[in-house]
Amino acid sequence: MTKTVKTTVAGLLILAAIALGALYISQGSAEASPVTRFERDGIRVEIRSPDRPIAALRESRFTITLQDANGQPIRRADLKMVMFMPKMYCGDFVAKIDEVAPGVYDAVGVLPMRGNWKAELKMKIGAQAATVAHYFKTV
Ligand SMILES: [Cu+2]
Repeated sequence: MTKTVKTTVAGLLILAAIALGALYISQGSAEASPVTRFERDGIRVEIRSPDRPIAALRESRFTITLQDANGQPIRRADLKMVMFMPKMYCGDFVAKIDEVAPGVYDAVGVLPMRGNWKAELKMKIGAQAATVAHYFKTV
């Protein structure tokens, strides 16, 4: 092989390793957990599932807590949470969100099927935007 070809092959192998690593991380985090925590740029997010079990075809109430870097509640955040089943096409379900205490938001929805679900919380706080994934199971 010429030096250029060797360099190209090495570069491709590194890219493949990075891609596989990213895949591994995204699968590793896709496990149902009662609480998801996320922090970035002075915004702390916690998404908490309802007390288990989460029943399909019943109202499910998730709790979202938003705080700034000093632990102060973030009020009147622009939040949208969509719930869907990864790898299925049974639909997107938008939670109804209400701020029930300063910085504490209820996200309520009805899920139609038993199985593995993903909630995607999109938030806009001032000039910042973030999306946080929360995984859960219905029974
Ligand atoms: Cu489904």
